Amino acid sequence: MTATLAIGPYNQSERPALEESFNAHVVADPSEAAGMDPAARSTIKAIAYKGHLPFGGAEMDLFPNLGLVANYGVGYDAIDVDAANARNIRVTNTPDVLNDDVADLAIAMWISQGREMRQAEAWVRDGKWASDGAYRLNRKVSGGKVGIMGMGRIGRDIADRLAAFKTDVHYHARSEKQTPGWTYHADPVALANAVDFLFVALVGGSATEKYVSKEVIAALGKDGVVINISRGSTIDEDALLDALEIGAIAGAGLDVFVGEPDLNPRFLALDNVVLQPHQGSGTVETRAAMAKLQRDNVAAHLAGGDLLTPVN
Ligand code: 8YV
Repeated sequence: MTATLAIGPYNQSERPALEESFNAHVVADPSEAAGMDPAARSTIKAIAYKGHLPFGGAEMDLFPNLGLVANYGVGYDAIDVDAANARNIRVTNTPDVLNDDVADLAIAMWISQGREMRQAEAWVRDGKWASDGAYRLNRKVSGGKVGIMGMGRIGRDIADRLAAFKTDVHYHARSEKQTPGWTYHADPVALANAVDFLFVALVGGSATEKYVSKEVIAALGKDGVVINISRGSTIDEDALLDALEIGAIAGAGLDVFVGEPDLNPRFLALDNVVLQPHQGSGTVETRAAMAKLQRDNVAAHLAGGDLLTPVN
C-alpha cells in the first residue's frame, strides 16, 4: 500500500518521478480522491497537491492518517491551513525557486503593454508596415514611476528588476522594509496615486481579496497600467474591467484571473490588455525545481525529518 497520494493535474512527464520516489498513486482532483477505497485512503500519510481547487477540512478528513499536504506552488490559498492546523497536518509550499520566472513575466508584460508589442506585431503580420508605414509611437517604460503592491519575495525580485530599468520604485506592504531608497506607502491608494505602473505581487486568499479596489484603480488614473502575477482574486475584476473599457486606466498585463481558466469574456474584447494563461512559473527549469522541492518535502515528512519549506 502506498503512503503517498498525488492529487492534481500532473502531466505525463511529472508522474514518473512521483511514482518512482514514493510509488505515489496519482488522481486528477479531490473528488477522484474522495472516490478511493476507504482502506486505501487510510494508508495515505502525505499528499502532493497541485492545482487551485480547494482542499479543506472535508477533504483532509478523507485521510485519517494524513500528516502532510505538500503544495506545488508558492501560493497555497487553495489549502485551508487553519483546517490543517486543527488536524495537526503540516503544509509545505515551493517558494523562491519560481521568483525569477514570475518576476521575468511581470517585466515582460510591462514592456509588452507599454511598447504595444502585440499590436505592433499584428501591424507587421497584417502587412500594414509596408502599406501604411511605421507603427504608431507608444510609451516609454524605463525611467517611469512604478509601484509594487506586496513586497514579499516575488515583489522584491520585481522591484530589483525595475530598479535596473532606472525607474522610481514605490511600494506598499503591511510594514516598511529595508530597501535601497524605495518609497514606502502605508496606504494602497496613496501608492496608486504616486505611480503610473502598478505591479501586484500580493499573496492570495481571503485577506487580500479585491485589495486592488475600485479606489486603487481610480487612483492609478488614465495613464495607469496594472500588472498582476499574483492571484485574480487580489483585484476587483469588475472595477478593473469597467476602468479598462472606458479608458479610466490605460491598460493591464494579467497572468491571473478570477475563475481561471474561464476568464471573464469582457477581457477578450479589450485591446489595451496583455493576457497570459497563468504561466508565471511555467518554464521547464522552474517547474522541475518546484516538483523536486515538493518531493523533497514529502520525503522529509515520510522519513520523520525537518520539512524544507513549511507553511505552518
Ligand atoms: C502554480 C502559482 O502553482 O506558485 C504559485 O503560486 O500560482 C503557480 O506556480 C502553477 O500554476 C501550478 O499549479
